[in-house]
Amino acid sequence: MTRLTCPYCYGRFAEKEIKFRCGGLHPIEGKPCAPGPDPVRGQVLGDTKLQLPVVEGNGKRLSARCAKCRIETTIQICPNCHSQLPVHYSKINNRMVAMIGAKFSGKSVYMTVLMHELIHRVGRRFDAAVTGADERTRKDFSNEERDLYTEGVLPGATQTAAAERGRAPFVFRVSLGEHRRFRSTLRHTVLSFFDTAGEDLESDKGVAENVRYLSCADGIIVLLDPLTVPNVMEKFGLDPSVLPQAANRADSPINILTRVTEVLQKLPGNGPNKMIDIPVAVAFSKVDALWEGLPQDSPLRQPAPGTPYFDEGDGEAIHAHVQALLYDWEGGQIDQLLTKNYRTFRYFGLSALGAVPAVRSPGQARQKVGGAIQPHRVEDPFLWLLSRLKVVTTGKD
Ligand SMILES: Nc1nc2c(ncn2[C@@H]2O[C@H](COP(=O)(O)OP(=O)(O)OP(=O)(O)O)[C@@H](O)[C@H]2O)c(=O)[nH]1
Ligand SMILES: [Mg+2]
Ligand SMILES: [Zn+2]
Ligand SMILES: [Zn+2]
Repeated sequence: MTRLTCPYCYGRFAEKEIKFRCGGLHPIEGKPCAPGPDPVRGQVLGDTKLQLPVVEGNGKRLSARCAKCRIETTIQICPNCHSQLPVHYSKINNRMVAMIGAKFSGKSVYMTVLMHELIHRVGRRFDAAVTGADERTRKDFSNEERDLYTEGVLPGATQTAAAERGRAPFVFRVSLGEHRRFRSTLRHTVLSFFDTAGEDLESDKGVAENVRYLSCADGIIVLLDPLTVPNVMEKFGLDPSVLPQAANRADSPINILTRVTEVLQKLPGNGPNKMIDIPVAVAFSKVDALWEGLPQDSPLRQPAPGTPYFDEGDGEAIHAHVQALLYDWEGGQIDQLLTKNYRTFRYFGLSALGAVPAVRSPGQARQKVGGAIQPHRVEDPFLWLLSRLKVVTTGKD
């Protein structure tokens, strides 16, 4: 029996456990159903908004009849948190991609830019349609997109999951076109992105709160700020005082990776002496800050390929280059940790903004971008994960 994972609460359930929500339509006789409290949503998601009644399902049927108004509904909801599931959720391929990283590593900016790129540019490259799977994702995502792209302001620090109960992940549907390179059964993918706060990884308690999120991920992007790798600032002749306070205090990549590894080892089926199977993309953000110090022909300075598949040759070149840089910077501690514990991992270097943002002046509420956003290689880790998950091909198979 296949278990499904809810992209909103990450709870697991069987297809026959799916419930429905009344559509609130006018019945032939009597009054339509009206919204009322839904204690489950309050308990699980901290959402106290009034909702139409919950309707019990009937096996694997794709519709159910409301006991009160007798009208058939096709709105499927998660039995655990009562969130509306994407259309035909039980029949499509669900891939959960998780992203984590240290405080200030650039997660929120990266998520907005990555989704923007997937919707507008990478979507065309792959003949894919990327859309928000629910109203809240569409609304909140377009607000974040507008802040960054139109207003040019950077996001504030993300609140921890504990501090902001009810913060829900962004859920997107990716539908690939008819391109012959795609495996036809995997044309629809649901992506759930939960923007963790950096603090969530700084304590054991915070990490525990993210376990459910990590435990149902099919692939993980770990975002690391290269400027927090020991010796990098000196090697590139960068002045540490230009970095905002938060970055100076940020946890080093090796500490973050160690903590993430401990979490993954504690998941069912894993153990301290077992290699972790889940593919992990180890992505260094903000590489724009390093460009000047890298040779002209460094693979990190070349644009991403425009092929309608993940270019494995290009990916391998980037991986080897970043690996060599890590040995030079910090003696290969990171590489040894990853090699020892992960069966499948890959290095990436990207820049969401494409340039170092303007320094925030004292009177300014939020930091400004400082120019047009020119993302560099943001899609690489994501496409690599999709190629590992057999959603897209690599050009070698
Ligand atoms: N140079 C450069 N700086 C970046 C880039 N992306 C983000 N930054 C800087 O990093 C800061 C933090 O970015 P966020 O996306 O808010 O980081 P975060 O990981 O979400 O931080 P928390 O939510 O506090 O954990 C931004 O305010 C920028 O100053 C980039 O592509 N290049
Ligand atoms: Mg954030
Ligand atoms: Zn009803
Ligand atoms: Zn749920």
